[in-house]
Amino acid sequence: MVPTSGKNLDVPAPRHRPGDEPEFDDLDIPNAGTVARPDVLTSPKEMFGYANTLIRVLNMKNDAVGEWNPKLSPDEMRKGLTDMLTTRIYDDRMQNMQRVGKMSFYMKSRGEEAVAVAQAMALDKKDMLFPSYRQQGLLISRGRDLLDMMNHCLSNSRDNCKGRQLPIMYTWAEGNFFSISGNLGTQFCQAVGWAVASAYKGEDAIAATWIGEGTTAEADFHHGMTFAVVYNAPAILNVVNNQWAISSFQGFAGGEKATFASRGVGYGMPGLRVDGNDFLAVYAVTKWAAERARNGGGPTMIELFTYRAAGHSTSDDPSKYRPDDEYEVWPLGDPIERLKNHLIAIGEWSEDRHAEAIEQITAMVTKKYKEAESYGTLNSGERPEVSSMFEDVFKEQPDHLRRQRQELGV
Ligand SMILES: Cc1ncc(C[n+]2csc(CCOP(=O)(O)OP(=O)(O)O)c2C)c(N)n1
Repeated sequence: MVPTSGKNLDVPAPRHRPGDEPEFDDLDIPNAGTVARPDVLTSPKEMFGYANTLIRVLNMKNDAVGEWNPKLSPDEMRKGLTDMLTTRIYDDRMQNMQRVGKMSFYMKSRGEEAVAVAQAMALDKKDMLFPSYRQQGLLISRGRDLLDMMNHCLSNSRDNCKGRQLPIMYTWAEGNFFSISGNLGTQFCQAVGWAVASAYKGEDAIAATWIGEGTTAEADFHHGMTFAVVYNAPAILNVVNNQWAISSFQGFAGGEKATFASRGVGYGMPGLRVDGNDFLAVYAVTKWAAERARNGGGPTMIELFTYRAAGHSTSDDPSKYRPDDEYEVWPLGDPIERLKNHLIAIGEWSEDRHAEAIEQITAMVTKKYKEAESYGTLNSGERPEVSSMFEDVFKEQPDHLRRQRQELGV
């Protein structure tokens, strides 16, 4: 119906507010294994349906089922599990350290660990990553030393960003991990540009980028999508739909009107919607999109349907806008628990091994943290040299900066 007056104004409202008893009974969740896996070069026109379903592999009995089952080896799944655990334990430690004033800010990825870890594993090391601030699992899966990550977060004398970036805005050129930007959405266009350049040079590497569903309301999302299809860029455009931006829910970015994956369809690329808490499904869908891009099929948009279990950042208090226990009733469960239970079900893991892994990772994180602290924290110890603020920006230092540096005597 065409609205005729203000009475049809629709101001979206989240399903629960603090004090409500959360439930997701009417969420449309297809059974695992029910969605077919198309050929990687299928025309986007034949793939409309994939934007309105949910690709799932792990069922509620902990079996891996259906055509999307990537059939990973037990060793590969154990790597996925331990990388997710490492991400969670690292996050907890860093959040605690922020709370006691050792660093200024932190953002956790609790509940979303499968997104970054499974996607990193499904990509090649040569592929370039353009993440948002909530994919620290990419670094962990690609083997970045936690000590370097901590040094950055503490803005200490060994911070490779030399204290110039907000903690968690990592950069790691050696690992093909593009510097994170605080301006939401810029990475979408940068990834597409990088992918076009890779194709232009005849190279095999592709680009992958991540934004939250809230950020799809930013213009950069649309610019990136447009140029990705126009130039058939070898890129994977991920939208992590974790239900919440900061205090606004996904409806404010249009998620109640159409799925985020269906934005891909509108632009002329496949839009795949996947259970973001299902490690195996996330891996399989990413592999599909990477193979498509590498074989000249162009970009794919992936909506990772998940839930942000933690606060938006250390500056946020989610109890002000949603029930505290909403995550506990999230129908797609917890990504770590689900992969763990699958590995146990096939006889390749146990509760004891799991407890032992947690103990070992916690000890490793503590040891690394102690070392990082010895290089300084926000409020004590060594800092980057003051003179470093004049370095790395200009090839030749302009006069006014030279004068300022002289005044400071550094
Ligand atoms: C251009 C821009 N606008 C607003 C902000 C402030 N801001 C930072 S994070 C955020 C919420 C983003 O939500 P979403 O994209 O869903 O990602 P999530 O944090 O849920 O992973 C906002 C509004 C910003 N950093 N940049």
